[in-house]
Amino acid sequence: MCDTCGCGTPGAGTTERTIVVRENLLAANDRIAAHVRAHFDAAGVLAVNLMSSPGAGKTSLLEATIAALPPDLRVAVIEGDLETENDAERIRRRGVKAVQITTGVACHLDAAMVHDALDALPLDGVDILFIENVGNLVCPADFDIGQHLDVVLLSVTEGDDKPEKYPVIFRNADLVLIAKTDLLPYIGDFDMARARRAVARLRGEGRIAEVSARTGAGVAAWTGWLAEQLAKARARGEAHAH
Ligand SMILES: Nc1nc2c(ncn2[C@@H]2O[C@H](COP(=O)(O)OP(=O)(O)OP(=O)(O)O)[C@@H](O)[C@H]2O)c(=O)[nH]1
Ligand SMILES: [Mg+2]
Ligand SMILES: [Zn+2]
Ligand SMILES: [Zn+2]
Repeated sequence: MCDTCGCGTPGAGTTERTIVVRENLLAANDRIAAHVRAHFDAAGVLAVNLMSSPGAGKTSLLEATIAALPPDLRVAVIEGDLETENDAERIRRRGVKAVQITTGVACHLDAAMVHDALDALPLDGVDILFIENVGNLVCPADFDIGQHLDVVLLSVTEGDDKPEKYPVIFRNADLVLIAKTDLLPYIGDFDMARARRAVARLRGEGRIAEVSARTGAGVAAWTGWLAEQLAKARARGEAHAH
């Protein structure tokens, strides 16, 4: 997968040249990401990059979030998948503006893709823009897409050892959400304490919360955290108020 998209970590068969190409690619991406973030700041938008492995529940969480948002918080969504318009359609059905990016073979979003998506997404009146990244616990961590915050979902169906196995994405998260908690009784061997310890080892006091899109448990705490982050960003002069 990563051989195709060029975002793989240097491994067997890597030449010095491929490392240089990769570094240039990331530097170019970082420049575009800073430009995208300036768009968000000018429009008063807090951008949240939502990441997880495939199927951990990103879109379901967004659906539950839209239903639970306080009425004065206006949101929009950019959806990233290899193929299909499905996730954007799920969001639009909830009455929220959504733009789908289809990446073809690339296993992550990059800043240029997000910049292109903004053509179809007027930001005026939007407070929070959710960018649902391509389901992948590795590559999205390397690509700044202009977001202010990184949120990583770990669903209980994936096992409590995933933070130890995929440390980079968890280490850099502003919030780790342990998702699908309604399934805990059926999974049986997901050790919440172990998962929390693993995340804490990677990022100290960083916030961890539990959520179920199915039952709504934890969703109010999540939307409360979002409102808090928006207020903080605006106080810092980012995501200026309208
Ligand atoms: N029981 C339960 N199922 C959930 C929950 N959240 C999501 N699911 C189910 O998990 C499956 C995948 O959910 P999605 O929301 O599509 O996951 P995703 O992370 O957006 O998937 P990709 O975009 O394909 O990576 C669906 O069948 C959902 O109904 C939850 O909180 N509890
Ligand atoms: Mg999805
Ligand atoms: Zn990749
Ligand atoms: Zn621009």
